Amino acid sequence: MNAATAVTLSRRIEDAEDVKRLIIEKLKYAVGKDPEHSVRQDWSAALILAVRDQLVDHWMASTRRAYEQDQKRVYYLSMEFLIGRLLKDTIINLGLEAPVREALTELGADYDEILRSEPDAALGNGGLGRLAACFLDSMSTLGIPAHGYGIRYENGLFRQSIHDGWQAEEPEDWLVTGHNWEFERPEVIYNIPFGGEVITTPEGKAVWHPAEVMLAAAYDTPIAGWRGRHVNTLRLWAGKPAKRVDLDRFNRGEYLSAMEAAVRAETVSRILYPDDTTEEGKNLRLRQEFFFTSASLQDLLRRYLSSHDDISKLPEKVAIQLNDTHPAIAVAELMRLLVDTHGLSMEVAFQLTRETLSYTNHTLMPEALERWSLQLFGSVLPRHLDIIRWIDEQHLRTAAAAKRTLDLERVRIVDHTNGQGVRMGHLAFVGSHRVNGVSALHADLMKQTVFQDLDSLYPSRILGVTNGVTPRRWLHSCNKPLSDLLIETIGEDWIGDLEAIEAVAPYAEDAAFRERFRAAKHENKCRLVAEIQSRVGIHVSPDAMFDVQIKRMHEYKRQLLNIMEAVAQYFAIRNDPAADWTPRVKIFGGKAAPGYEMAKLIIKLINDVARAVNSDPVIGDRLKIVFLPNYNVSTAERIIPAADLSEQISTAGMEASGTGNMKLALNGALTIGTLDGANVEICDRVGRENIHIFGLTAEDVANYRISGYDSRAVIDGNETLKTVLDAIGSGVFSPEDPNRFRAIVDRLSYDDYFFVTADFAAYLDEQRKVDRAFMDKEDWTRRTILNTARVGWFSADRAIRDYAREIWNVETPSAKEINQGGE
Ligand code: GPK
Repeated sequence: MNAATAVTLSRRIEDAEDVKRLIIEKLKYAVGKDPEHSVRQDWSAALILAVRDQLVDHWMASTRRAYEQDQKRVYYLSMEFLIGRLLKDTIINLGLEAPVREALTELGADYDEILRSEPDAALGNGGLGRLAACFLDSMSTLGIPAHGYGIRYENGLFRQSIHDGWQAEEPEDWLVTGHNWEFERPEVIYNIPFGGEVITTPEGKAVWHPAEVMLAAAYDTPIAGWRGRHVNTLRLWAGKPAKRVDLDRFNRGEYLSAMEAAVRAETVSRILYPDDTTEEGKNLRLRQEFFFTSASLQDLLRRYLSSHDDISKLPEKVAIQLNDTHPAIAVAELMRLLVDTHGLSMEVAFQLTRETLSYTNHTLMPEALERWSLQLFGSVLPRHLDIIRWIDEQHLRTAAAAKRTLDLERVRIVDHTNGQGVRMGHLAFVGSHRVNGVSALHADLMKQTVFQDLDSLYPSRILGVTNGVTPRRWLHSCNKPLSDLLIETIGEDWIGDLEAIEAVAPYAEDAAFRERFRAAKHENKCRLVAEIQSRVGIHVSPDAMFDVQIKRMHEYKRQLLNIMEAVAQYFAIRNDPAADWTPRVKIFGGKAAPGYEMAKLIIKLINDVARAVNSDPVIGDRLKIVFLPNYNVSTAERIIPAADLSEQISTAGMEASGTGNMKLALNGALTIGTLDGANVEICDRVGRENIHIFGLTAEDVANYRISGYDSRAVIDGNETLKTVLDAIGSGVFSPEDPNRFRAIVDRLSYDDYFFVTADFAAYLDEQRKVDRAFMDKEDWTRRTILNTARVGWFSADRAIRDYAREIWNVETPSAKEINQGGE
């Protein structure tokens, strides 16, 4: 054994003594404090650094293996990675929880408090960003050599606070206390050009003369999977100026303008756009997209060429997944690099590009499909506009040759009609060999709606890969009471192979097991009761049904339908307080995009209704309404284990998949939901009798959109609905401003685009069935156990295997091999 290896081994943690030694060492030599004078932040930094050390050997071994075996690599390009906290999950993945807890206790520090002090890495908005984070966990777990590529936003998703019922936004600054997981890579730096013009040389070669060049600098975070054997990299790019200060200007005393270029460059990675579905801040957003896509492609090409000579073999060794259209510029950028830098012909470059790239679509909502004006696009990325026009010509030839009669204007990437612009969804589609939706229904609807023409031109390019969630974070780590019970009952295979959780199904018939399953839920509920009390000062009973809707605030997700049901229930209880009511706590959590007025008004409505209901002595514990501010990954980890009922009530056809639906079912909540997104597949798996489905189907909705829907008539025909809307519209919940919610009622009365009124009656009926079902404790528990047992298929590991097999052409080990382990 040589000296270097000996040093490495001494850092390995075997027991609490090792942990203590390492933490003290980190406190002293990395943080620069002695234990007597260390504050919580110091302990936290020391612990993270000590745990991070545990990853490094495996990380390097993973990298070495990929090179030595010349493995195909997967690159997941995503504008968002909604990671949350890393410490607890990493410790659990490495199996170090017991020694770490013991060591910290002996050192006089509080382990749980240290875990809570880690800021959430909120580099994402919602489902799309969280999916990317779950996929990183699964790719590491499955040992796929993969990189996540994204942006190192200085400010992640805004922090939400509630003032007098209204949402207020404050900047989020997760980096202020230092991000101890990451390794800065000052040597990994790329030029990112913008603007200028393209000049064609006499030989006919296009040469781009950019007006401005900035730099992308790499920061790496190691990502360990289950048991920590394989460690991948999340590489995030930060914007840097080519020159920090303009010395001439500085010396002339022009201090601010001397920094101008630096500020411009750093702005590109300053802030995450807080919008879930529509693009805004157009110029900066386009720059952000190009910035991280270009840096990532340059980086992966460099890596490929460091061990391969033949660029034409790229698709055999590289698969690039585009997470939504945000990195769709990759189609043109990869072509640019292959042609302008590596000298390939356009034809060859296009073929390689298409074989390498694939694209995941996450929504059918037309306003979310990115489109850039020609003017903006041409001014920021002139060379790319030329390349896109070339691709469009090829594509039009394919279209013209197709037997079907097609409206050619509709399939073009560059829209020449009045809208004029570059359609990024079309670009991603045409430049990819596979295009996937995120649930079976969503993939079907892609073929029937937004991508109908493209599907007919390129049949079999579209496929569905239903989303999944990581069982490590979303059960094993966030729900210890249930995880412990499962491990004791069926062993721990399910953690690395979630479908093995099916083994718990027979225990649904075992009364003693049901008792313990309920006790686990009760424990989680008590923890949430305390949090609700301390954060919003509302006392709720853990014996009531916890009815949970947690997700971004959006009209199509229909939080409005939920709060309208609460109003109906409130009136019903007041009319007959002595009846046999099923006590409920309605829990809401979610952020509204700052510019989305209607969503913000719905938050206010929820809070105004909550104020009336919670303070009404007649109501008591029969109904309570809670809006928990600043919903994020960490809050989700505490709410989900405590939920009894999961609200998945989007207008059918509008929620591409949903992933909260999976997490909640896995943690033993029953779903009340529409036949939308992955709810359809959840229903198939848990069984129709173990889920509460109601309302219009996607087909019904599509038919109404054609034939017309008269919400006025529906309102007039439903006394309850009328009463609820009259109350909301006339200021019963906002006496200080009676017209506050007029806009909501008007919308529902004249233009109920999301079919809230259409589904109202069916929703209320189903809720009353849920009430009765909840009162039968044994049967309810039986059904919740069957939910947990039967949703194993919705593991992100399964989703990643599907991608690996159907899109990336990468091999994955069997579940058995994962559980048996070995290097
Ligand atoms: C879809 F288009 C988008 C978007 O901009 N952000 C986002 O979070 C979500 N999504 C879908 O709305 C969910 O149905 C889906 O489960 C999730 O992406 C992951 O695919």
